[in-house]
Amino acid sequence: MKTLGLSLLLVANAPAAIQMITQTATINNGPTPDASFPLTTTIIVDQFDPSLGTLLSVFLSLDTTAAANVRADNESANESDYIANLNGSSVGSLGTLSTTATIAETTDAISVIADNDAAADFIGEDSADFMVVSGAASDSDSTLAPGDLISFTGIGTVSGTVVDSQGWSVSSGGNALTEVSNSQSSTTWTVVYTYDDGVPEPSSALLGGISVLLLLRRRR
Ligand SMILES: [Ca+2]
Ligand SMILES: [Ca+2]
Repeated sequence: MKTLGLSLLLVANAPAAIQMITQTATINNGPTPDASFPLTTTIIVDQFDPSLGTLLSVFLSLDTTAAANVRADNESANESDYIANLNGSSVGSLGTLSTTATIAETTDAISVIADNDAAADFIGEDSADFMVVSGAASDSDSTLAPGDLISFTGIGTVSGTVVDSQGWSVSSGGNALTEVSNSQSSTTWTVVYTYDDGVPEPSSALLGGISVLLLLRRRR
């Protein structure tokens, strides 16, 4: 019992002031022709300044949205239900961290009659206008590995990339010619350093001491 109590007291009195530093920015791509994707953006973050304390973890997250105007026109002799599909992703890479936010969106079906104009003009009853099709996704990665933390510690910077991709299609039972315009994406990346500033927090040390006393009393 004495050994247990001693170790708990040591933990309670250890430096325990956990702090965080957040770096964040938003990347806006487009509106642009769909073919412009994938689009790569370089991101640069400051390293963790070791004079502040000891780096404990690095966290990278992505919050991404994608959108475009989608229309389709029937060029077949079959009437059909048309459905627009968006498959997008944002891939973040920073040092050893890697995260992929994947967007998968499917619209409601629009009924389209057989081709009645021998033209892919995206108007008329043989066409479907999905207006703005959009989706969103988030993902994150983090590391506690000492080797990783070393690469994020210093007074310089760490650079990485965010790659935003988009794929659009229209599912149908006919020959749907598809028009995608005004493709755009918006991705917010966030990097959080969690660190110990080496300053003991009196309140937590006190609480720890009290809990140990209660624990010892209960065990008697
Ligand atoms: Ca047509
Ligand atoms: Ca038409």
